[in-house]
Amino acid sequence: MSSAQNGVVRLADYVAPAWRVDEVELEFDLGISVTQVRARLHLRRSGVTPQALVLDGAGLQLQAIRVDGRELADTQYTLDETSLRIEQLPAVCVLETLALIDPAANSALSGLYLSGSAEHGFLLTQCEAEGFRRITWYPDRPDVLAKFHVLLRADRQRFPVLLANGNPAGSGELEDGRHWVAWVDPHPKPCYLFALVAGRLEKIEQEYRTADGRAVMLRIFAEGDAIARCGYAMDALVRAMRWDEQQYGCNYDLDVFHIVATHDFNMGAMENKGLNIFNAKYLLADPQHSSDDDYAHVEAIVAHEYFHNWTGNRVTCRDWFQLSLKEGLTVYREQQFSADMNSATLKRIEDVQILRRSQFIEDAGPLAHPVRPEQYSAIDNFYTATVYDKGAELVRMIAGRLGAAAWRRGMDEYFLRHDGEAATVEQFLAALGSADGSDLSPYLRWYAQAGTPQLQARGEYDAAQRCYRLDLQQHTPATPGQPHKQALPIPLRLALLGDDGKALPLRLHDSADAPGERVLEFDSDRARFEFQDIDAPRVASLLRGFSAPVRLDAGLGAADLAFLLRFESDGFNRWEAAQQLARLAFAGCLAGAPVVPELGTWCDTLAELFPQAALDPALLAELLTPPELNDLAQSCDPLDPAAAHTAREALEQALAQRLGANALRARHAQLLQAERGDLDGAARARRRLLNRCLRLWLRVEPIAAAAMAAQRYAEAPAMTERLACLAALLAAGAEQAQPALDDFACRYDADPVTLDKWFVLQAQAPRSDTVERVAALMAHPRFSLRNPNRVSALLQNFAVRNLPAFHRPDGAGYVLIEQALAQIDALNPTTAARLATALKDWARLEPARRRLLQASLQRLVRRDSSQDLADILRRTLG
Ligand code: 0A1
Ligand code: ZN
Repeated sequence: MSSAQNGVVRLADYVAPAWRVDEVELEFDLGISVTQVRARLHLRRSGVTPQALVLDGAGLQLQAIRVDGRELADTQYTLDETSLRIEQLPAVCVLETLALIDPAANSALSGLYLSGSAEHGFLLTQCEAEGFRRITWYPDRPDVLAKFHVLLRADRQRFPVLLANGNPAGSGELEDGRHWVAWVDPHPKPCYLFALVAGRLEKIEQEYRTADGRAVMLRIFAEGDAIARCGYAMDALVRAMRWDEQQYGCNYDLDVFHIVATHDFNMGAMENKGLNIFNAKYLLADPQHSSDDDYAHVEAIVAHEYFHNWTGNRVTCRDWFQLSLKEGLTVYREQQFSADMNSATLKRIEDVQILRRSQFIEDAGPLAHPVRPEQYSAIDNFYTATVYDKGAELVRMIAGRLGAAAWRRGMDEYFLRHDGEAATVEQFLAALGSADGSDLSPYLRWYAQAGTPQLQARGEYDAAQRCYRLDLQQHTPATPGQPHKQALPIPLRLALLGDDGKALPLRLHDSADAPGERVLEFDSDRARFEFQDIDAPRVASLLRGFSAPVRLDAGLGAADLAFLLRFESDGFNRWEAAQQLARLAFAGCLAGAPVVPELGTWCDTLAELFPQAALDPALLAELLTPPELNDLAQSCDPLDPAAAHTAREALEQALAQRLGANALRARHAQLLQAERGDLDGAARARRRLLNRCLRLWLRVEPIAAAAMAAQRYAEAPAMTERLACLAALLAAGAEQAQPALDDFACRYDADPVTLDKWFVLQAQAPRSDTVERVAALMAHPRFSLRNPNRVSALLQNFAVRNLPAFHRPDGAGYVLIEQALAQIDALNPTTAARLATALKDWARLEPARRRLLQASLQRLVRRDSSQDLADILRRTLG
């Protein structure tokens, strides 16, 4: 959107493009340091009145420019750092430009760049959001959809594989050992979905037949030995393709589907049409290198990118403000898929954990923004937990409101109306609502309003009337730029449980009897709901399945929560009861109370559940885990990270003691005996509990448990065990930790994805010398500030997931990140800006730390930084 003023782009300023591109022909003469790009844009003016053509372009060296075959004189166009402007053009014409670019010098990893070394690496592109302008001059906005024809030429030895979007359209030999490959993508697309890959890559392939009968060749490409670790991703891809056919009637629409793995990538993966590009971290999987969590990530992200083919590519976004239209929807579809492939309850628990530990924090701080922001100055900074994860929650609420059948009809209608178009959130809601005549426009408020609503619920039983009254209130705290908030439509799934834990039949005023669960639509500041003809409930179970992304205060005490933890049949709310109970215990410990009754209740109830054989081991492992420190820390005002850490440790210690060394040792031994390294869901669930038991056991019988952990580390049949044992030894500060760490470094020295786990573990160690260790690791030969995965593993993990060490009282952690940020920003602004978000909570800290972190931020803000980093710093300081 070229209407930016002072670098700020506003949703309200949207104007449709003055020029369309019907077709684009791109010719690349590829080289590591010099690549020549010839672009022929078949342009068509949108309106009748003459309009200047303004194209985006960055870092390009112009070699030639022609209109309809005629060279333009210097006076006929204006070229500057960010644009190419031509005043007078025929309403239909072909603009040809020739540009030179230097992929090897592109450390920002946006546009065309080199992955790996100049000698052995390969070339690839990343165009979302605004990378295409670093390849050629173009209307770099998602609402300009064109048919792409791509011709790639390169040295055959150095670049045997030449890939682009769409279907192959010929190949051949050239002089001097060069060759060419042509690609045509029949589906018009915005340029952010363009991709090319060129280099020496291995591949695996598999045929697939779509439900509507198309033969598709699926291929995954990776460098060298890594190709042996791509089989799981291929299986996951096939599962995702089938699932999308069955659940949404979405068939794949090209003859080939390609995925390429790279070690140099700013994000997780990218859904370029027919040519997905993956951060190797989220594609490679085998038992020796990958943990159970890694497998789950690979399955989810392969599916996510594939699902974008319809939600994102076939229907794209009108502008970047609508980013959640594709991202929230695609995350939701991936969540549904993963729930179907694995345990739905566990998946929901994980989704909510992610939401709480990143999105809720974002929504409560200086970087809070609506799911559909109103303005931005650096769009790369809006690939956030809010746009993705809260966006998915909004889609989930809407899908729940419609019900499964109407949701499917609504999605069919959305594809029917907008296939091949760039759509808006309004159009999405209108198409969905048309399925059953619903007006979904009240949900637009959720898209427009930042902040996490606080929902207060208080219930009361009137024995005389046999009526249960539920009083609800909602309030959304102010966020930057939004002092006043409106009430939102909140679907509240609930049941009233009797003394036996069973849901009582519910009848709302004036309505017929309903089964034991219902969904209330609460959409005002306050409301009362009355359930008639009801026996006294023991407790209300509210927000089952986390039916809305809110913070619920149900006013339940420890006894009620313990009851839910024992008897609630909704797996999510059972876990939630354990979490709430742990929160009460945490608050008591933090306040320094000599006796914390809630802590006793939490431990006693879990001790009662621990031996129950019928409980799913994965759910039990989650029940036995209190909320993460980041999550708990949100309730501390002001925040003393060391005190919060100590309080959470007290919870873990008390639970371990209550369960007791004997029970923990015995359960560990029993689970270990059954451990064969299998990858099925049941085996993964058992391993989760096995490793949770190890952690707790280490707290009460440290010598024996550490010896066992060291032995299991050495004999581990697969990565999940090896990693869990190493992490447990480190967390316990056991003497076996360092030798195991050294061993890990030796084993995986040559494998960056696996060695990153080693960086992560050290970055997360809650030790007072972690700052020094992280600083030393920055000089490790395998570390590089140029690589986003290394930065994330060592620095992001340190700053975000190690509160006590990062917030060391002397401020050394802050200075470390401050200095790293300045260096990273010069190389890769996207990565620097992401790391800088780790500093956003400075104002919530206790005064001494707040002053130190604020000083670091102020020093950073005074430096000359990229637009991405400057944007985060400016908003952080407020
Ligand atoms: N659309 C991708 C995420 C993505 C966004 C930006 C990127 O470069 C700055 C790369 C990838 C997804 O949701 O998978
Ligand atoms: Zn996505």
